[in-house]
Amino acid sequence: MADELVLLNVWPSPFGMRVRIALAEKGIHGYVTKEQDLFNKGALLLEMNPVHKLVPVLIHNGRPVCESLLIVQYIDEVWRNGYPLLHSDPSRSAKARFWADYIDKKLYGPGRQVWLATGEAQAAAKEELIGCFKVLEAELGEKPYFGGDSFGFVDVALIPFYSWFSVYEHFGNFSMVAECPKLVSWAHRCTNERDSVSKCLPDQHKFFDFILELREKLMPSQ
Ligand code: GS8
Repeated sequence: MADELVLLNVWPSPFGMRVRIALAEKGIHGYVTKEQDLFNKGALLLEMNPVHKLVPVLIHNGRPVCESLLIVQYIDEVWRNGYPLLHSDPSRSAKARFWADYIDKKLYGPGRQVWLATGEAQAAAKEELIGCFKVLEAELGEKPYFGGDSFGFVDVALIPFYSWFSVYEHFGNFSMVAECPKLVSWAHRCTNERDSVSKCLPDQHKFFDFILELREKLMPSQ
C-alpha cells in the first residue's frame, strides 16, 4: 500500500517548515497539505492533536505524529534509506537533539517577544535572542553545517528561523550580519546548497508582510 501522508500546517510556521524540509530531503513530495485556521481550529486538527492543538501534525496512514522535532525524527526513522538527518552514532545523534531542543527552548520565546512586546520586555527579549544566536554561532564554529560537513537535524531545526531574521532585525533594531556573521553565512549556505530549504522557505517579502499583518491583528493598538 502506498503511504498516505497529510500535513496539517500553516504556511508561515517555522515548525511546519521543518517538516516540509525533512520530507523534501527524503525525496517525498506527494503529500497533501491542509492549511489550518488557527483562529478557528477545525475538527481534524483537534482530533489529531487533542493535547496541544497545534500545527504541524503529520498524519501517516491515518496515524498522527505531533511536535515538529519528533516529526522530523519520525521521518528520518521511517524513510531510513533516504538522506540521513540524524547520525547513526548515538552520541552525535544525542548532541544534535540537544541543540534542536536548545533552539526550541531558547530562541522561539524571545524571538516572539521581539516582535510582539514593547518597552523593557522587548529590550530584554532582544538581548536574550541575540545571546541565543551567539551561542548557536559558537556551536557552529567554522563548520559548514551544525553536524559537520553535511546538512542535518540541527540545520533543519534552525533554518526556518532564517525567514524571521528580517522580522527580528526590524522590530529589534539590530543587524544579524553584524551580530552573527557566521550564522548568516550558514543560512545562505543552506538556501544555496539545499533545494529542500530554498523550496520550503517562503518568499521573504510575503513572509514579512504577513508578520506585519499578524502583529496588527494580535496587538491592534500598536
Ligand atoms: C510548536 C508548534 C506551534 O507553536 C512544535 O511543533 O514544534 N512545539 C511545537 N505551532 C503554532 C503555529 S507556528 O507558531 C500553533 O499551532 N499555534 C496555535 C495556537 O497557539 O493555538
